[in-house]
Amino acid sequence: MTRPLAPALRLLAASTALALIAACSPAAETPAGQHGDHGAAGHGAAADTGASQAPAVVPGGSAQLGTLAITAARIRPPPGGRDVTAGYLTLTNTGTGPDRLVSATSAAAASIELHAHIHEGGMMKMEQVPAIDVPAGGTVALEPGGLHLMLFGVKPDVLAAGPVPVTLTFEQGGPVEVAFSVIEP
Ligand SMILES: [Cu+2]
Repeated sequence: MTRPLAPALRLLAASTALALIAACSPAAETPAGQHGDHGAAGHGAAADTGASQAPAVVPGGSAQLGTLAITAARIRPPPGGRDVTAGYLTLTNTGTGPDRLVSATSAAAASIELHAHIHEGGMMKMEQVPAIDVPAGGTVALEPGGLHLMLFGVKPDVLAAGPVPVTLTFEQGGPVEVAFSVIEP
């Protein structure tokens, strides 16, 4: 879903934010554990149970788009009954020019937004961002507690069936389909 946002990160317009916050509330409303459900663990903010340190090699799907490598592509299995979850991946740009991830789509989700976490007034909140920059020679990790894909209207049966094809579109490189593993990130 694309909305005309200003270049700088900014909060969503109020009406949209209400819907978004409702959809994202387990992660959007810290402090951790506030609701007693999967809570902040849903975004890995604070309540992970021992596996929170990123291993040297993160499992997940991968793809190559020109000089852009996509690795560790994974979607967190949505906790019971929910239709919102997050996706993570690592982008490595070995080229000489910058690129930007501008959108993501999948048949397994009604919509996918690009999100960032921000700290505001002691709370961790999520906000939609218009793009994710991948500088020349740089690596950007979308991971719990940081940048991520936010999947809305996910279809649990599709996720349960295994790797989920997601089309990532880059400003320079264009679209590429990546099979996202459905695993705890
Ligand atoms: Cu989010």
